[in-house]
Amino acid sequence: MNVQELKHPGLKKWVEEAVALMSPDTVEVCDGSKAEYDRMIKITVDAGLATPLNPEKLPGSVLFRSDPSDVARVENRTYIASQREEDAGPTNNWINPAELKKIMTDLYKGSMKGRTMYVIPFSMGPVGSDIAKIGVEITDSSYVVANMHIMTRVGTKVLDVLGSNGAYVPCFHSVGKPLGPGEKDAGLWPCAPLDKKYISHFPETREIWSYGSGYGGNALLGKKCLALRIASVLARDEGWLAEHMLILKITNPEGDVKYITGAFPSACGKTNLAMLIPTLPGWKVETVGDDIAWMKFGKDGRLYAINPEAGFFGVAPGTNNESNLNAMESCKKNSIFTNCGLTEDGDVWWELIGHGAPGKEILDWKGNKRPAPKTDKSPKGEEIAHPNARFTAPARQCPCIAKEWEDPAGVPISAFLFGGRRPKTIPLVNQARSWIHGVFMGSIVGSEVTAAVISDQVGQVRRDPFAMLPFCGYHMGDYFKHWIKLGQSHDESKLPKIFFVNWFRKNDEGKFIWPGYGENSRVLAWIFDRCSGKGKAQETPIGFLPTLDAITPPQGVSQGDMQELLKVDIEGWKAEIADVRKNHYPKFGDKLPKELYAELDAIEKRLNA
Ligand code: O2Y
Ligand code: MN
Repeated sequence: MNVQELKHPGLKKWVEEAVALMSPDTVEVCDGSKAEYDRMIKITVDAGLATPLNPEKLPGSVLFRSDPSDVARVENRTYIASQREEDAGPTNNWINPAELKKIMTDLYKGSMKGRTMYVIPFSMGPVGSDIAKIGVEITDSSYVVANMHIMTRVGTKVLDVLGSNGAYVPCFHSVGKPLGPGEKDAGLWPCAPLDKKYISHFPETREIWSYGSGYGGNALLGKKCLALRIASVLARDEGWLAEHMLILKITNPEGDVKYITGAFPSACGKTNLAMLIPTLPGWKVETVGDDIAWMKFGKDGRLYAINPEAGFFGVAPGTNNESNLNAMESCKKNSIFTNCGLTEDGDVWWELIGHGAPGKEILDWKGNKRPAPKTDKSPKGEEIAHPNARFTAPARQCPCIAKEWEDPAGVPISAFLFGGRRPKTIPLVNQARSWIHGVFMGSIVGSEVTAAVISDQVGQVRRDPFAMLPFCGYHMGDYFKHWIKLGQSHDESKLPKIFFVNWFRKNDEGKFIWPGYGENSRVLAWIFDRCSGKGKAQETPIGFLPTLDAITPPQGVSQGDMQELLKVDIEGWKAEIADVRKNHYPKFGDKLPKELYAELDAIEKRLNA
């Protein structure tokens, strides 16, 4: 379709203005067809940006290598440009919106010369669902178009729902690398230098402007930019929740079903939990989503969640048949790999894939020839795959995708989980005493920094409230208030119960006490039972903990270990509370709701009783 055929006058005008500003050679409106996807892949292969993989191993799949300066989300170049700085809050980068638009307009001038401008109409959520939202991304990257085909619902069907006056979130994206006459990418991933990259959000006007990066969350604007940063603002204004949460379906041996969402900071195994294979006989876990949940109240007073995405943008290193068989199966075909190793037989390879690489040599993520590794480990800094290497895979290919994953009405949520990587103090599982206590738990989520993230902070706890710190499009103090208000304005008995889980407790020798992965089903089963008014628990100063006989320990976990996992570490908790009071809550100034200080005081009082 060409721009003249667009039936939405506002959209047509916006695209025409973008064309005038960015000066592409040609413009295409994406139809979302398989032929279009195949053409995008061919364009990237012809430009030397993608390598087709062995069709006998990974049919319909390709590998990309990005520029070494463009390998992950760039938080220090991500902006919330609200009119008032205090509305962005202390945890977001802020620039005055007019100033930022001036800087970026100058960058966008002629930025698409020599390239095609693609106009991608996309739906976050099943097309036409009451909970879904429409976005339109303008981009000059065929890599982005192909990824958006997998991660969202793209094309003419979205324009049909939009009609001639529907609402959409306009999203600009340019890699920031115009081409001169006759110039080609010639195998070089196009992007701009770091100090020219901008990932900008304008919350009042619901706009996204991204420049200079072609990678992941910086460029696939439906994901973190729309579905979290802009949607969190919409959710606050419209009375719903846009959360950084997985959604799973769990069925007990009697065939009863519940749906649970969970928020975890990165590197806590969120995708693994969403696709868990239970070790507990008779239980079944299926996936609705692995990263984002949009939740609205139904007429019955319950919260209903949809997964706004249509694919997984999963971290490859560490994913293997043991840690996540379902993810491995999901990316066996029709997938896009970015920054993985390439074996001699045309397969992808990454650290902790579960085996060495065949043959004599392998190409690393920078395209350098290296000796084929005999094991699946590499020294830090010498990895074959980049630590943030990714697979983009259609969710429908996941063997454990729940049949209702695309239900436009969403699924009713029984429990929220919060968690982090906490080697000490935080028990295996702890149920909040009330909604406000649960909000308190969410507000203090923290995770131990692992070597993969920031090496000079290894071992320290980094607080990441609700796992939303990089993704909340407004002041986090107001975000806490929004959660509290939802609880106060709805029947608490119908709201999800709230739990804090910790799969990462270590003993004094630094060894994990709990095996995690499929064994986490034992904890999910207790949570399931608690949501049915069953499941044995004891009231403690920090919440409801399972009694010692409530969770059958997995093999290798002794009764002593279970005691350690389920005890209240009074001194540890006093230190936790003191840290929250001294270092965490003051960050939010007078926007920190008084109800959360009251919870802090109440827990402290119970710990001292
Ligand atoms: O580095 C990126 O661009 C990807 S970040 C990401 C991707 C999938 C799911 N979650 C995340 C995240 O950072 O939370
Ligand atoms: Mn995420």
